[in-house]
Amino acid sequence: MESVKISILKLYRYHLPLTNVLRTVKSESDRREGLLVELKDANGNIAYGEIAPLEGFSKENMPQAVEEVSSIRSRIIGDELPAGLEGLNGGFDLWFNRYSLSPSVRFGLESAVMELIARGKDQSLATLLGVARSAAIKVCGLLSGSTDDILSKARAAAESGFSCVKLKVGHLSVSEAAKVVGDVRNHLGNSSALRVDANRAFAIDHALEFMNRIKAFDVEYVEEPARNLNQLRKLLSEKPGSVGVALDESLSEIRPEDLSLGYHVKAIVIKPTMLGLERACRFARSAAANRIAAVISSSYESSVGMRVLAAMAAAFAPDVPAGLDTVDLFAEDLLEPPVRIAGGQIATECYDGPLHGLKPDLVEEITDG
Ligand code: OSB
Ligand code: MG
Repeated sequence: MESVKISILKLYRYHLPLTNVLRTVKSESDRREGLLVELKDANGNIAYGEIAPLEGFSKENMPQAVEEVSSIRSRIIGDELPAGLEGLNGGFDLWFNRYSLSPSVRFGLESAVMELIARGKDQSLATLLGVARSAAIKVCGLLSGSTDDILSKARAAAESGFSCVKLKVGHLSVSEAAKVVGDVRNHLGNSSALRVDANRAFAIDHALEFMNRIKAFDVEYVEEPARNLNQLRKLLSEKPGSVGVALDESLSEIRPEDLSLGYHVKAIVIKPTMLGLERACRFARSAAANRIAAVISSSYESSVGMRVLAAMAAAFAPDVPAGLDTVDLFAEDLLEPPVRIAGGQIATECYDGPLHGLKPDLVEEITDG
């Protein structure tokens, strides 16, 4: 194969208006901001990657991400890419490790480099990631808002084709949380899968009580029911075999190979913006080896990042409903057409094929040096 050399790296900032306020534990905003990294090789191929740290979840923030890209820029321009990066099996670690880059920066750079390698081979990113035959990706519908909103959304989701929904309960007391889970199950009927996310809100005794109270509601799993990794391990050892548990925030604190150490979890929620693309792929492979479901999930990326996440879902977990129901929050998006969910699915055309249609008026170049 021909070698690939990065000849240009540009950085852009975007601010996208949202249809609704995005609330996290620490912040509230009606805009999403992030960065796009653009790579060009000597043959004129262009590729993009998205860097979008999420306040309240990412440890890094935007100024740090900009700083990290600026500091690595001159070091990767002009160099030949190391061989074998596309295996996503340690090549990026070797290449980037000495720069200690944050997860969102790793995700953006790694996806842009992968896209550039794919272009050089005249392949799609999906094919390079190992998608054999691309298919529509089933998406897990995200239910949010007031209890009334949640119940009407649950019914609407089931009717519009979602086979799986997810409910956040971390802001509620144990009894309120258990009640809303039961109410949602009643509104959904029995054919939809139901996932619950506690976002590390419950002390261990509360977590155990919650898991007990929702036993009858056929919950696929509860994400992060306990406050931290130690408490979660304790809970898993006390309660094998009741309601399933999934790891999300904890993945930032363990290694992919640790999944073999007797975590009796049903699923892991893989968010490449919180982990980096290569590390996310390693978690997906480790999950498969340990018979744990891999739920590829978003962190409110624009369509540029969403394409990569959908391709990852197609490559690593084609039969698991993905946690990608975040695109409707964007009033404007960087791609035309944007990645969309219809009938509870993301269509093949949304993620397979070359990236084009970037809207230049929504981004501002901030490359320095
Ligand atoms: O709590 O899992 C979360 C998105 C950004 C930050 C945190 C979370 C999420 C999601 C994404 O819930 C959608 C999903 O996982 O279904
Ligand atoms: Mg979660």
